[in-house]
Amino acid sequence: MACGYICPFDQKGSFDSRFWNGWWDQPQEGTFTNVNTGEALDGFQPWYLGEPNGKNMENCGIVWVTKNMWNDQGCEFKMCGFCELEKAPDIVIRGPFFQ
Ligand SMILES: [Ca+2]
Ligand SMILES: [Ca+2]
Repeated sequence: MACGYICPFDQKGSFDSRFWNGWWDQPQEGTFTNVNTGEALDGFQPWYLGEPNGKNMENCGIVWVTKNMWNDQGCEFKMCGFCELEKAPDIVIRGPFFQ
């Protein structure tokens, strides 16, 4: 598992509406590959109209939840990501619960 950032929920249980989607074109501009496996992206690619448009300035793909589409964005931004686990971990939830 490689998840370096835990989504910060606010007191209403909301979170940022953008997630890293696990694809990038940093190794070769214009060719999106899986950041873990190097597998090339082919088939279904729900890019938002005009995206990806960042050329060398935007090399990481995100899911733009409010638009239900993808965008390329600068990799330096901190945001939530999806985690793929080989085995379900034992989870202990601590802290306050907001309603
Ligand atoms: Ca790029
Ligand atoms: Ca973009």
